[in-house]
Amino acid sequence: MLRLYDSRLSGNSWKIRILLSQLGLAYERVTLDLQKGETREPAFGQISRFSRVPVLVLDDGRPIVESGAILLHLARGTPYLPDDPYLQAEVMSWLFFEQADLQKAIAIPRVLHLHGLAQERQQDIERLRVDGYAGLEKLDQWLRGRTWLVDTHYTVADLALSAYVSLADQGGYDMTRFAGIRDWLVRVRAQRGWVPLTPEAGQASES
Ligand SMILES: N[C@@H](CCC(=O)N[C@@H](CS)C(=O)NCC(=O)O)C(=O)O
Repeated sequence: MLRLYDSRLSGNSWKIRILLSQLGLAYERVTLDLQKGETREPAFGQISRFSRVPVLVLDDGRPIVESGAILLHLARGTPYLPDDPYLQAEVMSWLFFEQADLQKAIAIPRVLHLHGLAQERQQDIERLRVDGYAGLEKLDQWLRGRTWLVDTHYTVADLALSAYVSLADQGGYDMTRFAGIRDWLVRVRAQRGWVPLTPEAGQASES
């Protein structure tokens, strides 16, 4: 059976749980405690060369690290990744953009807020938000007048981008100015098999 190493609040791990659910794939979930430093345990280092979650361990025991690589591996041959090479490249370009321009700029302010460190790290947060807002602006522009990021269907590009973008307000981002993103997030959440980050978030509004 597939095994997913994740953590409770990791947006990168959440992406994988969404796709596994959408594909109807059974898996064993191993949830690490990042605050206890469990990703830095030597035994976990044998599984994840970067000592980070998520990691997906395949049926034959081989691990895949990096959320984008895991998504592409799982999505191959399914409606979540187009067969056309150009459209596949378009999906990948969004995955790279998310990692380079958005992920840290959203994730770090969010973690600092969640851990009560926002005040003492305010300068770092403001610097990251400059990059984050620039990335969000580009995403919002692209989405105005479009339903999905690539072609005419929901793909792993929409899945991957929406995870941290939907959590940006937890890091102090003002998302009210991004109408294109707001409407797109509603469409993403309505996709069959979509799951919230945590069971609690499924009960209350998570955005
Ligand atoms: N580029 C990686 C980022 C993974 C990542 O940053 N994982 C975080 C949780 S979201 C982590 O494991 N942090 C633990 C640590 O760095 O010690 C991906 O997309 O999978």
